Amino acid sequence: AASDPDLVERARRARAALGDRAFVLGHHYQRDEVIQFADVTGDSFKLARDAAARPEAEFIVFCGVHFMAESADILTGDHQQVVLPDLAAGCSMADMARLLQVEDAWARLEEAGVAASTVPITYMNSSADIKAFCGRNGGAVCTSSNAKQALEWAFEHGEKVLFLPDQHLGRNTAVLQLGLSLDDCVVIDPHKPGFGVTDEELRAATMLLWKGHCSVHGRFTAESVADVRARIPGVNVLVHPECQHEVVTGADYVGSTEYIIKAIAEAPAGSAWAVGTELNLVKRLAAEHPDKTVVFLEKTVCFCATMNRIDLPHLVWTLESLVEGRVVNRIEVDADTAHWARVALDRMLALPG
Ligand code: CIZ
Ligand code: SF4
Repeated sequence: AASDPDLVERARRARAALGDRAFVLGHHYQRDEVIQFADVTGDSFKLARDAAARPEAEFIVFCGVHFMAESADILTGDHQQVVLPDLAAGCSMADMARLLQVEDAWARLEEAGVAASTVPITYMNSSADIKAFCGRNGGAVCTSSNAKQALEWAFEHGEKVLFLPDQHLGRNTAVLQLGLSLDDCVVIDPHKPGFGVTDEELRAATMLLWKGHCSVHGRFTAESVADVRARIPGVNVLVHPECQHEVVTGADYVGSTEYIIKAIAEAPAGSAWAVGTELNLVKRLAAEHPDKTVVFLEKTVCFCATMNRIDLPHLVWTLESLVEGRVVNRIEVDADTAHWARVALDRMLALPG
């Protein structure tokens, strides 16, 4: 659907009135009606770095989800205020690992005598307090582009990794990039007594995978892959590593959001691609590359519901409020959490390219 012309005009006016005082970030999974106002687009990590590179911007308007706005707040200066146009834009995956649960799991590892030899690694898609937990306990953050390097680093510093919160990214990276076996992995389930693992299992495993997943990427199945191959002969299947293991092993290519965008851009004209990632991005890629066939991997629609909460009305309200001098929906991480989360982020930034 086309955006309401009145709202587009109001957004334009408010954006112009703010000028360089504001910097608008748009995540790749955002709606077109929002992306048209983004000064820069990117994945969560690129956006946080882009925000940090704009110290003159007083207001960072983060069109994405809550954990991303937290990371931007951690990486930007104290004089910069990060705002999230709708506070209900959370992330179901990030919500699957709560600090109290992770602290209890760590106590469980201590009880089994394995905590001292375990390095916690958290995916960027986690709350600031989980990143801080990793910082305090000798661990680091990773993205889907550097998960391999982060795991290699972790295994230089310990014998086991506790991987949070996405079991699929952890498993896919360990098995497909580090050559571990599925038997080296155990799932830590916060909803089961004793986290669903015995002491023996904890001692035997090398990858302790938190039982979290992405509600969007986790929905693709091996059947989605088989169906699209039957529908489109010769199709290239390209998926994000947040997909289930059998989807990733059944695909032709696997990589982060930035990798997916590049792969489609560089693909030869006339080639066909079935892409297993968020639908706003897949539709935009299809529109930008009319010389290639780009389809969604699933037959049913699959937007990220929380990403889609940021819509044009919320963006207009946010921008107009800033023009009027009201800083709405500010995301601010407390100093201690920010410090330790920064430690974990800095360990990631120091990883070899
Ligand atoms: O699944 C997501 O939310 C991703 C890949 C986000 C990001 O930008 O890292
Ligand atoms: Fe979270 Fe998945 Fe949505 Fe990304 S796509 S914000 S991981 S629920």
